[in-house]
Amino acid sequence: MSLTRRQKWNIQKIQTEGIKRVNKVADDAQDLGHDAIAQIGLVITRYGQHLLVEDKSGNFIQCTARRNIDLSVAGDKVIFQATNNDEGVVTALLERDNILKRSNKLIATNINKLCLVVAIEPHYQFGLIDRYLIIAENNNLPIQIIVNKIELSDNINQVKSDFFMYETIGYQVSYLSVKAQKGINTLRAKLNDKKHIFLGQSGVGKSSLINELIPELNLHINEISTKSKLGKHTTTNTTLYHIPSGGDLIDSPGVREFHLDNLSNKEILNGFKEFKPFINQCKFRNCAHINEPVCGIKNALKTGDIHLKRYQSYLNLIN
Ligand SMILES: Nc1nc2c(ncn2[C@@H]2O[C@H](COP(=O)(O)OP(=O)(O)OP(=O)(O)O)[C@@H](O)[C@H]2O)c(=O)[nH]1
Ligand SMILES: [Mg+2]
Ligand SMILES: [Zn+2]
Repeated sequence: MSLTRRQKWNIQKIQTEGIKRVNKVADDAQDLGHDAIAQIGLVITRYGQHLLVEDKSGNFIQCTARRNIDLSVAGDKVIFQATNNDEGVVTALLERDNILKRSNKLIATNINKLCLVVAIEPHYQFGLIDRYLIIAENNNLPIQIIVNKIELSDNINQVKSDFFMYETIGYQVSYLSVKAQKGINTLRAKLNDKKHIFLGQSGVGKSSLINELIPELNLHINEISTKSKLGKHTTTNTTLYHIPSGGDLIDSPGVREFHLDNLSNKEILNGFKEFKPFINQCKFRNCAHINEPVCGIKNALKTGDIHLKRYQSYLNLIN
């Protein structure tokens, strides 16, 4: 099975990059010695100035990167040359299909879908969910919502009606419990053969869920604080893992909160995807959708086509 996965990975590389370009990049990379062969690798994680790179046979090589190349992160495809057994130097970065940035920081690359994990404890917040959706829309990446720890809720109908709002906008929502073993298999089937990154607050159970999906992994997890119900920032590196049956999962450290300071109001508006059909009904081209007369957004609010919670969130987030 492992061989098949490697072969698949190899074939995909050849198809996506084209042998010619890869050879060219390899030729351009400075010579590291006559027997240092340039190879394609996948960045598994970055820690400080170091990168853990996986070669096409599934070996892990600790690499440093040439100073003249851009920062690489989990999901990147690179050219590296082995200097000795388990060490190497990354000499080039291959073209990316896409990138994920949060607060101007590069998180991961070459992703198919984002998975926003929220939970009953620490309790989900609409403002935070909307910020993640804005990040996804502005990075042009699809996103799905995973509600974990549902066994802790004493009012699951309320939870479902809270998230129904996101479903009507067009986001897929999964309800599950790692602890009670509910909804895991349904989610696993949806993740097959793609590269997903798990995002969300510290303590919601991202690593627990990845452990559940890849049982041999045994990632470090931590209790949440009994007093504040907040997570303890257990995961510190964004790291890629292979699902044995196909597909990759990237675990990322939870952030307590983040702001959208680097985004313009136009980009924030772009993050509310259900607002889009109504924008051209505004009288003024530069309408901020706050107090202006004849505003498509405010009108959609009255007719119920835009949810009040989302509109309030928009008002809270714009500068
Ligand atoms: N009650 C309950 N607890 C859960 C569930 N899933 C995970 N947990 C617990 O939640 C706590 C935090 O889990 P982690 O997997 O470390 O959370 P994380 O999102 O990876 O957190 P960071 O790495 O800090 O970002 C652990 O004590 C888990 O055992 C669940 O379904 N129900
Ligand atoms: Mg974690
Ligand atoms: Zn308007």
